[in-house]
Amino acid sequence: MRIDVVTLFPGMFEGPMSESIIKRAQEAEVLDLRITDLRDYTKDKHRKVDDRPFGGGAGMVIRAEVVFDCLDAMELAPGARVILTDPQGVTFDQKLAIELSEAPQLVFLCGHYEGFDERVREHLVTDEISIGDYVLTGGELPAMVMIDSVVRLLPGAVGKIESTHEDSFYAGILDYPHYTRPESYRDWEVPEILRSGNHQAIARWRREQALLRTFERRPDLLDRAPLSKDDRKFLRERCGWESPV
Ligand code: 9D3
Repeated sequence: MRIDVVTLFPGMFEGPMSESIIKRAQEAEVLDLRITDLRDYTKDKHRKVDDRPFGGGAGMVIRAEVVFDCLDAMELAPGARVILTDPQGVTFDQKLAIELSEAPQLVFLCGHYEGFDERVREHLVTDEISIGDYVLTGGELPAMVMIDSVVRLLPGAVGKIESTHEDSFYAGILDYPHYTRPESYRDWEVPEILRSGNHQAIARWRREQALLRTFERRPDLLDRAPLSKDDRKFLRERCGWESPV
């Protein structure tokens, strides 16, 4: 996959994009990641990317021309998604990560407090995406969050999480508690059942723990999770939870 990032702060990407899975995906040529400084596409000696808003008011607006010149120089692949990071966009989630991982190319236009000229959204951008309801200073961290979640899904990404039987068994609900040695630490004991050697009982305990956690912390997830008859019976008897369907 080709991923381009267009930003006024290219230095922000240096550390995070040079570690771990993203680094190895680039070494394995699964990912071709390029960071572009939008200022390189200005034509004046002051390298000015913005201008005053038509209609007046405070703040500045990123000029359309510099953004179009930058993307014209890029040669977009057919099917490329041009993503504007934007607090007003749709909220990023795992479903969107999977969808984006199937595109040949992603271009992230990193927004800032000063917005882009609306003609960029109208004639260039295919997707406007937020990473959640909290205020950041710009779109660089959101772009990195999205790149991280997409790249780990690419076939052949080093360290790609295999879709194991375990993973599908716990799809859509929270994780169960994990323990390792020692059995007793500061008098805090590992649950007896995990030392029992009874694999069927362990599997049931883990499933129940995962369901209890999900009920307590993220009951919204239970409405969409794939639950068995036994899961529903357990949640009804133990938590008084009723399936909405
Ligand atoms: C909707 C807020 N805007 C109203 C005046 C101002 C504004 C605040 C913060 C515009 C941009 C920003 C910077 N944030 C992003 O560019 C951003 C973001 C975020 O702040 N939270 C979650 N996801 C994203 S994606 C881009």
